[in-house]
Amino acid sequence: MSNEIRPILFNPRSVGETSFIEGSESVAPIDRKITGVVGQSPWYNETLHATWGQRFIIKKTLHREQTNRQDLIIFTHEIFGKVLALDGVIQLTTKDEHIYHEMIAHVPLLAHGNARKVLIIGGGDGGVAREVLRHKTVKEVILVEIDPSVINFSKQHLPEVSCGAFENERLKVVIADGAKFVQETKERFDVIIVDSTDPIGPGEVLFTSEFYGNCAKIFSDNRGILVTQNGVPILQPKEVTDSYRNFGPYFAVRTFYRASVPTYVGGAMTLGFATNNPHARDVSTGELSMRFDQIEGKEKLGYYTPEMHCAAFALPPNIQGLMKDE
Ligand code: SPD
Repeated sequence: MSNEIRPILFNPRSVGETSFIEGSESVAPIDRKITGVVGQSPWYNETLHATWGQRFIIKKTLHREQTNRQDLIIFTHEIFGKVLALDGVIQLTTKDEHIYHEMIAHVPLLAHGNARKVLIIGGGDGGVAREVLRHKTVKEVILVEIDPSVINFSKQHLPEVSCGAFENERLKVVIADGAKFVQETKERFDVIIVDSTDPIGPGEVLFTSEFYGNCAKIFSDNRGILVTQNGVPILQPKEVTDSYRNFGPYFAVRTFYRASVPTYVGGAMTLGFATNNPHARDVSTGELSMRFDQIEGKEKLGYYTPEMHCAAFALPPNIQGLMKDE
């Protein structure tokens, strides 16, 4: 038996992306996301980028399933704890999810200062909801998730991520297409958080001009703030340029801020920040600190501070260069 790393034959009923061993007479599909040497722990290979990526030795697979929408896997890893991946792309690990969830939630909420009603698009693992619910100003949160399996399996296998958010009476879960929801809802929101997957397949619509236009229409007033996840700009520069351009017709302020999440590999990631409130981007550290003092469990946070908030908006020229209309 050679020690060569190769795809492992797997059960076609749990198919994510399949292909066949070249030159083989076998018709058994192979799974490029999970490879390894027979008799040793398998690797999980992220397939987000065509020619480069990260991989994890799987300690134990907690759940894997082809849901109605995507290939979902939750496994454990020695360093990163529990790992959730959808269609070959890492969505979170319990080691570093707090960085992303704290920054995508507290930056817009504390920049707003009095958000009462919050919309989360995606976020079926409950991590964004957990952070949003720390804010006492927030009376109602609507979380719109397209795939109920993400919620169900996260509740079962990742309870430390949602930390009871799904049982909180201020949170309402709607199973629906987020783009359709913002187009049709009569509800109004102070902050909209788009916790999307990458713009591949179902996530693509959440980066369009039409979607951002519909978000702008459902703000309670002109102080509303929209935040989005825009990937790692060194590897996904188009996500920044497309969102910048598509925010254009609807928002007077359109910028990005940064957070370093180790398992969103390739450098710091960018989060989009769009609003018609000219002051929201520049709230002072002193004012943010007063607002921050009011949130529940602030001593438990591992990344967000008012200082990190202000610093995150400092953009290097290589990101500023991506913020262009043509
Ligand atoms: N490249 C992966 C970006 C994933 C962003 N969404 C993560 C969901 C965590 N709640």
